[in-house]
Amino acid sequence: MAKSAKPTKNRTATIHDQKMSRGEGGELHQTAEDLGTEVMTTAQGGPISDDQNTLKIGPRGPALIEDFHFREKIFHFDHERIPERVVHARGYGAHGFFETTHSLAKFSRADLFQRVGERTPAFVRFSTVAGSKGSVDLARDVRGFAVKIYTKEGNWDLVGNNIPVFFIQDAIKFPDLIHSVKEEPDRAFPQAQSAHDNFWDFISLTPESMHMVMWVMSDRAIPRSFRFMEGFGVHTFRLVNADGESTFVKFHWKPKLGMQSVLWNEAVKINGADPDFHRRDLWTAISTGNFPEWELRVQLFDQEFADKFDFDILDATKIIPEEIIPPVPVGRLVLDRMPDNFFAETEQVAFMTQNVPPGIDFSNDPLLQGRNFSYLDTQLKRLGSPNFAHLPINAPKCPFAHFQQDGHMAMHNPVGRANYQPNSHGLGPRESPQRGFVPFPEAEEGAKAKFRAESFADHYSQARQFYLSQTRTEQHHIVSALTFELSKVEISVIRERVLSHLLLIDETLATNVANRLGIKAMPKPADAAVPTRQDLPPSPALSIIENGPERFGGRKLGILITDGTDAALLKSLQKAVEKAGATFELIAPRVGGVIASDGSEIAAHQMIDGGPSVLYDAVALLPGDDEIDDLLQESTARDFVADAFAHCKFIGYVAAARPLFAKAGIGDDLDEGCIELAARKDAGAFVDQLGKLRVWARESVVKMR
Ligand code: HDE
Repeated sequence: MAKSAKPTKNRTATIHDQKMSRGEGGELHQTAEDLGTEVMTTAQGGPISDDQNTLKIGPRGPALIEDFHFREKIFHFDHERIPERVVHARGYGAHGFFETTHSLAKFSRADLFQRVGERTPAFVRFSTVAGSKGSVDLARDVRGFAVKIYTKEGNWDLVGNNIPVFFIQDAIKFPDLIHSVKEEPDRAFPQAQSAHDNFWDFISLTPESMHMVMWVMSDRAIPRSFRFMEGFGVHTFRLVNADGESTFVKFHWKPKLGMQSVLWNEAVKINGADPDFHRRDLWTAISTGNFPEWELRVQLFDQEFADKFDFDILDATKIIPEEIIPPVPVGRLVLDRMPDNFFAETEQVAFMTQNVPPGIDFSNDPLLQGRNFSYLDTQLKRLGSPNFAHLPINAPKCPFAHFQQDGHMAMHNPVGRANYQPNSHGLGPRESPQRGFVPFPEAEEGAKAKFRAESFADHYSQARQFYLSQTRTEQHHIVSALTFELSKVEISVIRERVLSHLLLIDETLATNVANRLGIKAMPKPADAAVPTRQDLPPSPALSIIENGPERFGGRKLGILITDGTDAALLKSLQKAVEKAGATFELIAPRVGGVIASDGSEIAAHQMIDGGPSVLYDAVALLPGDDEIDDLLQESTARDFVADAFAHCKFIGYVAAARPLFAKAGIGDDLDEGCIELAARKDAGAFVDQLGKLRVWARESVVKMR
């Protein structure tokens, strides 16, 4: 006999359960109208009577192809996926606005830069580069920082990264670079990792990548959050003013909360504990009203500067140090709204470097020129129709009019008889030489050939400058990163080739990496087209630590509590954290919570297994006096403390927590970052310390690799 699901008695029935009863031939207990919901329909608008069972002959009989509702539903499901982005597949976006704070009218006619205080809607998508859509957030990788600003004269897409230089100088090498970093083609791994032979093989055969390699091996490649990253337009662009005069420009986004990164050992553990760490961070910040903000600053310079600068301003493997041309503020970018639907907005948003409004123009950077082709082309593959600009996320928010028509999914076709111009019907839009985009009329001449400019030949000087601009702690991290990555390389000649380049950057760097890899014989330095310059002064702006925020605002404290936790101390700690503009989470042995010292019930946000200390910027250990023995039995509680210490975090603690340090093997090592909270008043002083973010001096004690 037919077996169909029976509604379970004596429990609150879901809509699903109620409709399941239909399979028995009975009436629906409640209709959509009873429930006050909308009636479900097919995509054609036909009301649906039963969404739980296919049309069959008899209860146990074959299904009928006549079931148009079933066929439409499954057909649509089968086609839900679109190709993921060939690079930057994993990303997360948010809406916001750009507000002009300083007029750029003197340099650019771009409408959005004219009026101080004016806000222009924006959408931003952050991403990793190498991993697939479902990969982890804390991969060691460049982060995309793509901004779409819906200006009154068309969309401006500044499709940047969180690192101001790039691996290659000419776009024709991009497919090779990306093939080398993605999964190896025979085995289809590793996922979202540069630590493998193919990547380092390509890099070691591509010396122009050396400056970028220093950045990617630095802490910049493992940011704590999208909110704490800088962004860069990377290329030199042009601004063009109302008189047609051009000024070169480099764009910088500076995070209001300051920069911050995590340690590699922390990143590895975060990826396990919360692969969505960066997404969750942005989602939580925006949905709780803590809107992240960046300042747009520009480095402006003219042809005269370009001619005398040490490097070619068209070479995307070079920066102009901020000490030489200080970036000046133009506006602010605030992200204040999450998309309603990830697919419709974040997945379907199409960024294109060639989207520039009148007043912003390109330079001849060969990487930028290549990108201007690629971004349009890739959208057709990904979004499947030349009408992708009809999607709301991609459509301009200013009036638009043209004679493009038809194609898949056309939603705005020309209205009326004329779909061409000029026409004698007097219909349709016409071009405007006054308002329209006019390319800067740079005079060009030269032989046609596959060139690489000689002015692009120095691959090591700025790599050295970057390395020497880092604090000792950050230099140590670069050595550790290179050691880790090269330890995963199986072919020894590749490792040695990388060392031969490092020797040209800094000998101590190369020696340290070689020693840590256990390579006895140092290879000969690579052949360089030009010698590495030793005279470039360090640029303090390149260090994250040197430019620390000195504030805990925007960060998160993890507070470990148990039954008997001092309720008054907990309260004052929470107040101090909130006053600092930061947030906290309570971690307890059971997520149901604890009974505090005053008998109050306090719910926890995480149980210890789900809230390891890697998820927090600092921790406080507030166990009750009688609970510590139980806590000592928990290996996760021990890891909580051991990791917080090893990752150089500030640790506040009450006397009862002391045995936890001993259990974590650090009883004798407590330093100035381990702060006893003996009384309520200590909470404020503890939180004041947290602005320093980490106790870097501890690294020499812990010897984290
Ligand atoms: Fe991209 N890049 N790229 N890229 N890129 C793409 O466009 C490309 C480069 C960047 O969140 C693709 O829509 C070439 C530099 C970001 O949707 C594709 C070259 C910089 C994003 C493409 C580069 C970037 C992309 C893939 C070498 C920093 C994500 C999907 C010349 C300035 C945008 C897509 C988003 C995405 C091509 C190099 C940033 C294939 C050919 C340099 C942030 O068109």
